[in-house]
Amino acid sequence: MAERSIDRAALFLLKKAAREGVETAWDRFEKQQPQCGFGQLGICCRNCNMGPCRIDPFGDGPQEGVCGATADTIAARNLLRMIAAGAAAHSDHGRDIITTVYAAACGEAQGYEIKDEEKLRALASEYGISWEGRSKEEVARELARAVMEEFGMVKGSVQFVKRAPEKRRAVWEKAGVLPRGIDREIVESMHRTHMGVDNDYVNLVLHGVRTSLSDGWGGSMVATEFSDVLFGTPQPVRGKSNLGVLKEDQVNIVLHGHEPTLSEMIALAAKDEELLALAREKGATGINVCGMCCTGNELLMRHGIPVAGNFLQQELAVITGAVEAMVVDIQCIMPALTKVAQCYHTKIISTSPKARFADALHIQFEEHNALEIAKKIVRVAVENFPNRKPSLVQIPEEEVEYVAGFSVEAILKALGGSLDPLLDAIKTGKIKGIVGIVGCNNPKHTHDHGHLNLTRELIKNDVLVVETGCAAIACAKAGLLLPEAAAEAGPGLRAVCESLEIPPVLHMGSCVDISRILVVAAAVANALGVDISDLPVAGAAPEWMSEKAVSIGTYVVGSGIFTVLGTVPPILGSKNLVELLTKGAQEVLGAVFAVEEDPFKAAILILDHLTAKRKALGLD
Ligand code: SF4
Ligand code: MSK
Repeated sequence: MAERSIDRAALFLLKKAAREGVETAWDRFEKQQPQCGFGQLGICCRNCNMGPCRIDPFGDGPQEGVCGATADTIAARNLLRMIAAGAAAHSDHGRDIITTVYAAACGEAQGYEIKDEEKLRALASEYGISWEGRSKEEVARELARAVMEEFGMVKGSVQFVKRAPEKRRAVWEKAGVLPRGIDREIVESMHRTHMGVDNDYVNLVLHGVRTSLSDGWGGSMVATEFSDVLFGTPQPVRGKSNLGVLKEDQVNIVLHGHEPTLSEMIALAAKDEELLALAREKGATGINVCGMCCTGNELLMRHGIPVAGNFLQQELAVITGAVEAMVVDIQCIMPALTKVAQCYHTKIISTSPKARFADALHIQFEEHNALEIAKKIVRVAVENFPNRKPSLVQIPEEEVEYVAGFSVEAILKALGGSLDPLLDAIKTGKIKGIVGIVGCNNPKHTHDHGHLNLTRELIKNDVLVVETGCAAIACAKAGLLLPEAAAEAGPGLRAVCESLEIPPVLHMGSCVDISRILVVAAAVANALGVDISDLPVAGAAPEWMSEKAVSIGTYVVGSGIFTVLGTVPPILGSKNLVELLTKGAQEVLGAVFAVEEDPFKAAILILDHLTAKRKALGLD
């Protein structure tokens, strides 16, 4: 059991699950062993009905599919499809946010308003939209329409690529990967990977870079920026993390998924006096709303709402026996949840027309009466409180404080309004570099082991770490998101953190908020007059599992940032593809991928990279 997680709350509940005969992702992972070798190597193809085909990795059997596709073509096509799916997930999230902004500006989205007018102004001016003599709603409508058009193919390239340094844009233009419309790149990925279209692995990968850039500098950035417009730009806020945030005497509602549109309304509805009175009537002392995965990140960044855990803890939350409702929208929601919930009293409530689950209660979310729907969902949870089986309730003690909310604006504020203190710290070597650690959990690795050990090794070596997604939640649970954690940092980073009163690990938000990291990298590069690829920065995804992570890794490398993956991507069946991604990309993009499963060795790779970049900039 110990090798499944390093989180004591997780281990406590895994034992409970075993006692109660409840299967989790770890059990199902074991049952899947050995996993398909062709799949792991990326050399099986079922893109047409002459197949499925597979390439013999040992060279004795077939080296081509029925159509003649080689291992290079098949592995590159599969990779491109992963990127396209990840980019589609993020970008469709962005589309939903911009649709809500438009509806709110038209007065057709109950409970929503333009919360951050300053950001709306900044974005309007970026898009060349005049504010003169117009209401914020009029401006928001025009801006939202302009952004909606970027999902198609109206313009030359997506607007936010202009935020990248000129040198980076020149790299993209030369490589032919400047992202055009967001949807266009995704559709073209599907076209190219259809049987008998693009068979050149280099050409396929280049389009993968272009598609991923339409995510990082397009769909994801739209999701981030316009979530800020609608719900407010995050500022540092304190909260609590891990499964100990569930309350034995309260109605517990866990919000899981990705979009903040519904969760913001549920957080509001849980404060409704009538529903609080109903909760008391049912024997509870209150209504406790917690987050999970990236919905959790969105809520904690803006409101300090407790976060119950990261990806591999979703089933464990139900296994506490103390969750009245788990409300889900889109992405990273295990289909197994409804089966686990049947062992307890928990209601799994699906809300998105795009994501239905067998045996879940479906209460569809509509933005025009969002608050009413949110209240309906909270009522279902409250009414479920008496159905709890007290003998099955066991909530772990672990509950750790965090400070989150480090948007770009919040970082600038902490720095006193200018990047100079950060640049000085980098130049003097107090901070050796900045590393973004992001991504999921994966039962292939001990839960949270990669995130925590890589983070600790880096801060110990004076590297400022910025995080999002499940990586950030892992560090929240370990207390690394507190200013006091500076005690674990090297002397230079520690001094900087103490003088600015910031943690050595900055929580920058949900998965789409990796776009905030791109904005910081671009701002630092612009301030130094160099390309992002010249900076002492790196990226890492120690426990990634999702296709979104593949898109993220690709746009991070595409943006010129060396990136270390902690789980092996399914490409090893094509030596040429591996060579291209780990070596050849350097010449074209100024950055490459590395794969290292051991977080301590990954730290060494990253530190060596930072040292080399510092040297090249004359900073050593
Ligand atoms: Fe086989 Fe080619 Fe069809 Fe893929 S596209 S299934 S390799 S015949
Ligand atoms: S939620 S994509 S498991 S980070 Fe964004 Fe976590 Fe990965 Fe989902």
